[in-house]
Amino acid sequence: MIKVLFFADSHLGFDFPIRPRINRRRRGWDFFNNYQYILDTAIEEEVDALVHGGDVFFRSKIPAQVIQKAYEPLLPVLERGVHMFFVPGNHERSRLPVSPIFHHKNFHLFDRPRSFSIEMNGLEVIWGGFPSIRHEVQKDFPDKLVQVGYDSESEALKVLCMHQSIEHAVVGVQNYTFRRGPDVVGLDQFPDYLDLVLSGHIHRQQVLRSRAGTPLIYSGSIERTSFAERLETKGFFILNLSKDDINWEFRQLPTRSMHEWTLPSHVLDKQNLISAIQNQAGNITSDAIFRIRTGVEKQLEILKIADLRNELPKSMNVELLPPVGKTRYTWSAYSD
Ligand SMILES: [Mn+2]
Repeated sequence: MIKVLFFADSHLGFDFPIRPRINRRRRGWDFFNNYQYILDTAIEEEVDALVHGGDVFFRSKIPAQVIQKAYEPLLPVLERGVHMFFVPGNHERSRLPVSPIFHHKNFHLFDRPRSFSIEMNGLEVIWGGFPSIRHEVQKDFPDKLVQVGYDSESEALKVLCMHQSIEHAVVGVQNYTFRRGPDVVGLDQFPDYLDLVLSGHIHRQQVLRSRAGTPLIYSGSIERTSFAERLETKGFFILNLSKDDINWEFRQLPTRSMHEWTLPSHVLDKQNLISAIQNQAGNITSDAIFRIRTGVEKQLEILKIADLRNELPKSMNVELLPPVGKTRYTWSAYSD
């Protein structure tokens, strides 16, 4: 039997400015802390393999400090003999910044469609994977599998690591469900020789089944990256693999709670607005993320975010937004 730790979407560098222009509570450390917790778990529980399903980083232009903080803590885990498999995600534009750690004998990178055959505890495993395909994965998926190069006749256990949307994956507070489409892998596209699929990209943890019955596991992100994730439990998976059985358990990570509240539209003087906000803030934990939505646009002229931050606990993240329907920008918060 082999023990595997699977996580994804660590988004390191999220709200972690190197030279912040303003001094406010940042969420960046929450992501690094959960990342370290996961690596510590890998050592404590003596896992044989660790898989990162992609979106290691929050964006593709990554400050050197963030790169160092991401890669440095991997070394002690690699040195303990844990095999690591990393999938480049869409946030790093399907390419991870190069590091000397890539040359470690236990570090395996899916920098192109490829596979690594490794015997672990007497079990032969083919670890296959490919970097995130950002467009038309439905069309390309069969070719990628050919390039990964599984020997479908082999007795080895066959694992696929990727960073894609899969048909029937569910996201967001409204339970948006992915349908078949050019950018979605269909449930009938997974060949039956695969024993297990581990994927990043979808930020809600869930387990699907391919048409052939293969478990398709999303670990979800390690912290909430948007309000669409405010009801989701965050964490990672520990799996036990043998030739006859694959089982898994989800492990929860600490997360910040998120609250959204809309100002009453009739309140239009600064002092009363601030009192109403303080009143509301008293009902939520002091280290929450508090999103205040204005009821009418005029309130945006009266309230300044800097003033609000002074009136609320320093440990709280405060956002001030235009009224619903007047948002200056839209974002696709679902599968980031
Ligand atoms: Mn992501």
